[in-house]
Amino acid sequence: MNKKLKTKLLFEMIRMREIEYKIQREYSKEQMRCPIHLSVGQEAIPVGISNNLKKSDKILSAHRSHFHYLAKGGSLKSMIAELYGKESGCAMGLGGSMHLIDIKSNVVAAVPIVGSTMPIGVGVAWSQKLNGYNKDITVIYFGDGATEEGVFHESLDFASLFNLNILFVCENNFYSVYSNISKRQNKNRSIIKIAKAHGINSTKIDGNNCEEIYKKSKSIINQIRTKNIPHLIELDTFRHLEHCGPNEDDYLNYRDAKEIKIWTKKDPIKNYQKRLLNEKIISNQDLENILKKIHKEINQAFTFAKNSPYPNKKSLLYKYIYA
Ligand SMILES: Cc1ncc(C[n+]2csc(CCOP(=O)(O)OP(=O)(O)O)c2C)c(N)n1
Repeated sequence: MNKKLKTKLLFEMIRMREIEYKIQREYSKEQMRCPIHLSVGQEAIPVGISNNLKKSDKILSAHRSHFHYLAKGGSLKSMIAELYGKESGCAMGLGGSMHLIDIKSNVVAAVPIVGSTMPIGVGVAWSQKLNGYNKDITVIYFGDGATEEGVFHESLDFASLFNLNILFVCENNFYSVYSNISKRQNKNRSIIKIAKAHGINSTKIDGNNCEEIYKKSKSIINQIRTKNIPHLIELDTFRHLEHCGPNEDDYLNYRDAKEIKIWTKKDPIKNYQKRLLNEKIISNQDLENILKKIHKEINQAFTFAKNSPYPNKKSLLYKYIYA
């Protein structure tokens, strides 16, 4: 892997985190009125995967979708405007953070009903197949909680039966809201094995190591494209902030201090940044420069969003329903 790509992976992760830190700071001003589910700590997964995707590949996500959308090339300005409920938002200001979409970048949908994007994604992949786009793939991102929905099994079964080009990506941060996976599932229940039981190849990857995610998903994605078979990957990761909202919620004690300490040490950005600095692939000056560039882009997106008008229901109805 060349130095340029390593630097790209790091800088993309930093950009995402800085975007969510800015959302976090602005949210308390109560101008963004939609619920937000931040993904700080989970950057490595969409960055590692999306760097192997073509523009024509499609992605779908759920309630925690900012990074999936951005990694696939979704417009930052439209995303921030969506959070502010503005007409220039990617869902015309009507959806909010949990309904991101960017058709130009092939971000097909984000839907917060847990598990619901799986069958939609299967339908998208089926239409790719029926229309002869058999070199394109569909990526469906979901959390460990979604694997407890019946539709998970139906979607795996259908994808397997019809040999669909799907990469199922399970971001396992061990929690569904405040409940640890050990309190929700039998300890012998393995997400990887469930996929195999449905005849789907599956692989476990370290969710904190962006380089490893990039390399392993590269060969998996190539296999999906060339052999036209689905694959599921499960990646262990950790959400740094509260389930829903801009704050931390560890004062609620649903995650113990030891667990938080272990996972904080695995921070995908801090560790990778340290490594690239030690290997002299990047310098402190490079980091300063990139942060300046990122902050400028973020400030422009927020200014754009704040200055945009709210949706005019009459014109929206006319434009999108009656036109
Ligand atoms: C069908 C359904 N049940 C319950 C909820 C409420 N809910 C919203 S997010 C969430 C947790 C989902 O956990 P997971 O899929 O692991 O994603 P994470 O929040 O950890 O990223 C739940 C239960 C919902 N949105 N949809």
